Amino acid sequence: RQMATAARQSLKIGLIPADGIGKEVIPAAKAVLEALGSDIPKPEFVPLLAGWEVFTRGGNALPHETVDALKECDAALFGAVSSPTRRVTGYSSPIVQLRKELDLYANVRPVASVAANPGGKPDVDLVVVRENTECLYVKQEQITPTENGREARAIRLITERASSRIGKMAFDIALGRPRKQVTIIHKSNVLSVTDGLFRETVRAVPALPEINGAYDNVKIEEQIVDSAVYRLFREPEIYDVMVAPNLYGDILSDAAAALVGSLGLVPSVNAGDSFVMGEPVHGSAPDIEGKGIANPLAAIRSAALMLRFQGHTVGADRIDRAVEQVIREGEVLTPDLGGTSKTQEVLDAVLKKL
Ligand code: GGG
Repeated sequence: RQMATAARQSLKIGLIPADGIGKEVIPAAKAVLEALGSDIPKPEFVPLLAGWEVFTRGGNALPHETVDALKECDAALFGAVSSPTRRVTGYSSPIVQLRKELDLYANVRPVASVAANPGGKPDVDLVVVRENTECLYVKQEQITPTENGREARAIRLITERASSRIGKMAFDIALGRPRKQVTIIHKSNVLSVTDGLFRETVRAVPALPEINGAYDNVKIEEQIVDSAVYRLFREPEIYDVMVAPNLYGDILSDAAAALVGSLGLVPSVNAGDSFVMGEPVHGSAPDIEGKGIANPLAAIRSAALMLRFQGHTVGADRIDRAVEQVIREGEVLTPDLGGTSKTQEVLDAVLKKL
């Protein structure tokens, strides 16, 4: 899927490092974009604030200035956020909010192994297409006291509209891949209403009149989510494009990252119809924050994926090739991949290959 921005003269990119190692890996992605020269429109970077740290300073995890500025940008890169695991009055995850505010309804997470990548399995080449705006992430939770203690409830929203558009995104992505296969992930044997609607709606996408038979060559499979996880670990090669409601997609893509050596390698984009925001799949990693050893490759690859969605394929290909060479050679790797190199050294190695 490509947005029609390839012909622009400049590329205004919002940079939101947010928390933890987001502040270490987003500058690396920026440096790689700057090094592409005339292969992409001249990038103009707009530094923007969001995250837990911003909340602790000013009481708002997603200042409205950030959202307003993003609406003036062509694209964005987001780092990582450290939301607390307990409820904090007034706090709401900025990344979840941003995806909704900008209607970035698809989280696209390609997971592929590079030969000789330490700890990686050889045969993984899949894309998790995660619905990004609903499911349990609508965050309508309630807790009430009862005579037997507190009772907590959450609403899980699945709509035909969101399921249909994520289905289209998955089929479009499958069309551009050699195997052309979409596996619908669900649990409609238990959640027959919500997951039933997701499954049925995605299945019906190829027959929609506006599709005009465009997906006729795409093979449709489906899999119950628990069995999908089992098979993902035993025979990951069976998957091509996996399309899933928000929560399953979130979990599946982190799990799939384990098959290719490290979460530090896996990129994503949050995509809508006219805006795209790259974001490494990894979180803010407070355990290694400030040590200079965060793996910048997922953020760098997210920048490439962002460019790819915008139609800047030459720049995207250059980045992906450079990253692959660095991983394949295995000489300059951060500790998550068994190496001893620093973030800056990995960045330098990528820049050299570029
Ligand atoms: N870049 C992905 C990321 O930040 N992951 C952690 C995450 O999803 N956190 C949700 C949150 O903290 O609100």
